[in-house]
Amino acid sequence: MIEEQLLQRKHERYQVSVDEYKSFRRDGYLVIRGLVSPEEVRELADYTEDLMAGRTTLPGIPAPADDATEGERRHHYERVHMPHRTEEIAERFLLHPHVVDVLEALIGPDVLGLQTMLFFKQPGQAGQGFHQDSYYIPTQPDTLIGAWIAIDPAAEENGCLWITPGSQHEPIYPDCDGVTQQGDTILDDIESIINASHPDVEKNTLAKIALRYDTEVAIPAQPGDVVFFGGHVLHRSHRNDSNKPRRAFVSHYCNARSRVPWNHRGEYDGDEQGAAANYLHILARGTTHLPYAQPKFGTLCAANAPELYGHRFDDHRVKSMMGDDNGFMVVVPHEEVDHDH
Ligand SMILES: O=C(O)CCC(=O)C(=O)O
Repeated sequence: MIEEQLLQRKHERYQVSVDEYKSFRRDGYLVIRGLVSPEEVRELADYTEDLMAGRTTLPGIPAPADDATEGERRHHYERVHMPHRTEEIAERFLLHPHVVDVLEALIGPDVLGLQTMLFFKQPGQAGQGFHQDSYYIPTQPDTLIGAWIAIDPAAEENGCLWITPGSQHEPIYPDCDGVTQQGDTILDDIESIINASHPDVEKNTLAKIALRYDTEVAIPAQPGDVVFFGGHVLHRSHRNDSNKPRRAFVSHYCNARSRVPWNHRGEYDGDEQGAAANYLHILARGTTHLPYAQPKFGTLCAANAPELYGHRFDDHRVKSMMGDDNGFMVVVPHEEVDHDH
């Protein structure tokens, strides 16, 4: 069964070009149009409709009241965190092979799936002000990346993403607003900031950093387009001021060889140093010397189908993502690990 899928996969793989890789490094983000098929996006859209209608529910989150009006139902949910831990559909999109193909090229070859969020963003619902995702999800080394899948057409009027190219070179700014987080504030150019993610640029002092750049761009997207953005890049979205929804499914990943002391503020059995929660996160692609979780609903990935998504070479040679002669990023084993440089 797995061998059959392996053969099929060879034709399906999304191959990231060297130019795409370079543009991700240059701009801090990369949009791959139509990476998720229309049928799959429809499934996500239908799932959100089922949630809003109360036809399906999420554990621990109250469903809309039976007598809720249509408007109340549409505004009942704003954002759902970590649905992949309880919902098969969300696990499938976290581990979507085409999405992971791109992640493999950008931060791989080994990829760990950490987090999922479902944004409803119905008319009138809020945006999220300037922020850097690595502040919220630290990984060590810092290899965080987000994959934002458009469910609806997203444009300026319904609150699409906005990204500030070039800001991926900024350090992570420590947020001093009620959070005890010691950043490197003694370095001159790393300021403590207040109210990260607040939509009001007067209140969110990260705006001061972001607006030094004159590069901010809106990222319009069609259903199935996927926006990949690095953990340091400054980004935001505005309120949905239209009468159209702007739903999105967002997942975060890191290189599977980074230590992840993060579990969505949840419990984990860490070691004495404050520890790693790697064993709670799913190995999507490649291999790792660190612990990892199995997908709860059996979605195929490196954790449960290493023949398909894991070891690409059955040896222990060092592997890197490199450009090939055709201009695509591929996993390449090094012939010698200790040659001079
Ligand atoms: O989709 C949005 O409106 C914001 C998404 C975002 O900023 C994030 O996922 O970090």
